[in-house]
Amino acid sequence: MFSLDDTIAAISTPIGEGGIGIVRMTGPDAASILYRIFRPGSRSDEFEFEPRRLHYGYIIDPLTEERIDEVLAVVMPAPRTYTRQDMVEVHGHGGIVALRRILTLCLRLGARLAEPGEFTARAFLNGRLDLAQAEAVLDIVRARTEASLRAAMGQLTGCLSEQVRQIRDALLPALAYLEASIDFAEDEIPERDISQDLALAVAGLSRLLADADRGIIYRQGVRAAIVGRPNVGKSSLLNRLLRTSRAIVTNIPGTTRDTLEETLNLRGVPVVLVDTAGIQAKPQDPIEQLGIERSRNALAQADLALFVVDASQPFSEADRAIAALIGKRPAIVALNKIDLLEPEARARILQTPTSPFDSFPAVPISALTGEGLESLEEAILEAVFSGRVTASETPMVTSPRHKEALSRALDHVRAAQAAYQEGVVADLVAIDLTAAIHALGEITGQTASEDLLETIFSHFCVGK
Ligand SMILES: Nc1nc2c(ncn2[C@@H]2O[C@H](COP(=O)(O)OP(=O)(O)O)[C@@H](O)[C@H]2O)c(=O)[nH]1
Ligand SMILES: [Mg+2]
Repeated sequence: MFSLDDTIAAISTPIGEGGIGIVRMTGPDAASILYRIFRPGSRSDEFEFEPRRLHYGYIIDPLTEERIDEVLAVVMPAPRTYTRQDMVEVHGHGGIVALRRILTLCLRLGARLAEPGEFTARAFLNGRLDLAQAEAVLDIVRARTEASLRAAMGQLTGCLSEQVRQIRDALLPALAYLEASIDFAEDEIPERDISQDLALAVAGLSRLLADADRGIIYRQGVRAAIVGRPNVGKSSLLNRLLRTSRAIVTNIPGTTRDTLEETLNLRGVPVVLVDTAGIQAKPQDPIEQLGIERSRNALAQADLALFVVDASQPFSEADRAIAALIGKRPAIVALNKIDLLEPEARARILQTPTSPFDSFPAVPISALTGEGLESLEEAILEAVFSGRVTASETPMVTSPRHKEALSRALDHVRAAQAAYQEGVVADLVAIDLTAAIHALGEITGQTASEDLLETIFSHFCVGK
């Protein structure tokens, strides 16, 4: 899979125009390759790279002495580096041609183009990061809200790994005892009650899992499809929630033809809002028909439906058809345009927002004036966390992979617990404990298979 003894290079900044761009190299030849293509800016004969210090100069093609770019370059000697190997960075001007030429020079002089995530994979394989920490690196790059960033940073600094290690540490002595009692006669080893160890592990695993769904939401976000009849104010609501005029709003029914996505930061939860074309039984033209098809797809892929109805009009057959389309998925009815109601009717609906569809909670709003928007946001959060009030603490578990491994570990420890209490032979209890310890090792990487590692790192970008 990943080799460690060659030198890899990549452009580590996004492709495009930027103030600066960085080419990174790591491996045994990283420094010597840099020495051959770098010329110091100041004309001094006894120039030498100082470790971890930026030097000003030029990257040149050693064959032609042509100056490729004006740069700052740094050599970081092993082992105190990201990959635990020699590491080199060349900070050039952020232009695609200059960066490519610097990279090409490195490759010509013996480096190999890095695979996606290969720098971080080396950091993992050389013990600089465990697997959960390596995954957190990607989560930091991808974080869309401060809450997602905080959760990822917690994981990078090892909070999750530490908890997992503590649980493992409770299980290892229990397993050692069981194995000893298989191999030795009863009077040869001191008696030990492992139920305490097992109970500790169950408590620790349950605690981590309790908050996992919330953590996964912070990391992945949720998709909310805004659906409803034409002209009820779906696009206006999107704009209101985003506090921009992202979608076109007109009083002509059927204005929105295509679905449109924007991410809203709802108190730390990334909510991808999907504005859709109004759904009606008899589309005016084929384009609208296609738009409606997309609306149905958006609804099918959404975690939550924001069902907009016009509260100033009687509910129609079309509204009911949309409710049927939403079916059993989580939904909130936005009773829009309450600014158009008579003061009395408005007061009534604000006092007791009766939902036209029993299964969905309703929130009276006006996308025009902004009234009721906070209650709607509140309702969205409540639906996202399915009623569980959001604790302020940052969750530890944010990845479905970790949640799955933890639940597997919990199942095995519970099985071991039951077997142990029933006095089942030690061999069988040990099998479950071994499986639990193995599952925990998949999180930190001690027992992760090559396939798993390859899958995880392939999601990284090149240069990370
Ligand atoms: N009075 C009032 N008009 C609204 C409100 N929300 C939307 N509208 C108007 O209704 C029309 C249709 O709005 P639009 O957002 O395009 O509806 P969509 O077809 O569901 O996306 C526009 O003229 C909006 O200005 C509201 O809360 N109150
Ligand atoms: Mg629209």
